[in-house]
Amino acid sequence: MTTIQLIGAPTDIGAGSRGASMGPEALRVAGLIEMLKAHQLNVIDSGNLAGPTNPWLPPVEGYRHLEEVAAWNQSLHEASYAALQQGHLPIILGGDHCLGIGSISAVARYCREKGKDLRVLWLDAHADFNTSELTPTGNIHGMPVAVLCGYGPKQLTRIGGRTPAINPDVVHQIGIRSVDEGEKRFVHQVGLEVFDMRYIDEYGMREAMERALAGMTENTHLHVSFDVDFLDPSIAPGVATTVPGGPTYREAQLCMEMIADTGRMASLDIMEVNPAYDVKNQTALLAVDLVDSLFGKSTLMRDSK
Ligand code: 6HN
Ligand code: MN
Ligand code: MN
Ligand code: MN
Repeated sequence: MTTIQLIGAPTDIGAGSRGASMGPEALRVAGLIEMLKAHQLNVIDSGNLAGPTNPWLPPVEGYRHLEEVAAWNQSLHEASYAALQQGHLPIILGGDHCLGIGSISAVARYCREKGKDLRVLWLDAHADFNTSELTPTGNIHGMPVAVLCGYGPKQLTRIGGRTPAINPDVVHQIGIRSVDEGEKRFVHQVGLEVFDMRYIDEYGMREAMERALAGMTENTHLHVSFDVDFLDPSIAPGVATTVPGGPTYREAQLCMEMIADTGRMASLDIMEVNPAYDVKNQTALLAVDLVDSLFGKSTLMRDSK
């Protein structure tokens, strides 16, 4: 029986607005644990990590709150790595998306040690591939993918013991529709695989997911980093950085169902839920509904196949 370990990281240290620090509790209140238990999964809620408070200062040399971001990610790295070592499937409850650094560096370290092939699916409106030179904001939640690929300050790129933590070709991004000018060039330069909204408009979510999931084997560890701003703001208003033109409810469901069908997801981030922007917790409720599909909420057609 799979054991899920929930790790809350209640901080908005990497964001440009306050409130993602309330995300872990919003997800619990929305019934995340009960939903997982209904899948016959063993669920351990290890509570919330502690870390520095948000000093709410302007960026220094292109980074806002660099030392605090490093502290949060170091402890998330350790907690996630420990969960993986125990054979658990960690679900990180963010928190803003800078936490992808701690989470994915841990998964990468675990995969290296176990000889597993890592694949990262990055579901987001944003590429999160900025550097201190490229960023228009200094907010580190716009930088985690670049940091994981080795581009960033050593306080962040060294978390996990190897720089770079991952190779850009393990990352497959879906739903992207807001990329800063210099960031765009850098994404092309390193050759990140991006299925942006233009691609989804033209070829559909099914084709995008088939490609993003292609070539996995028994030995693949699939990590899903789900930034809820991936979703269209009409269904998910509870995020600080909404971008119009995201996946609809049905497109998002299909995305999750196709991941579930692979049976390979072994770790998950649920990031950027921000109750300060939400209406009656609907974004957390939707995230729980979608994670239900990610764990194989079955439909009649699937059951009868
Ligand atoms: N996120 N590209 C913008 C920036 O400030 O670098 C937005 C980043 C948003 C990050 O939502 O995880
Ligand atoms: Mn993000
Ligand atoms: Mn985003
Ligand atoms: Mn690839």
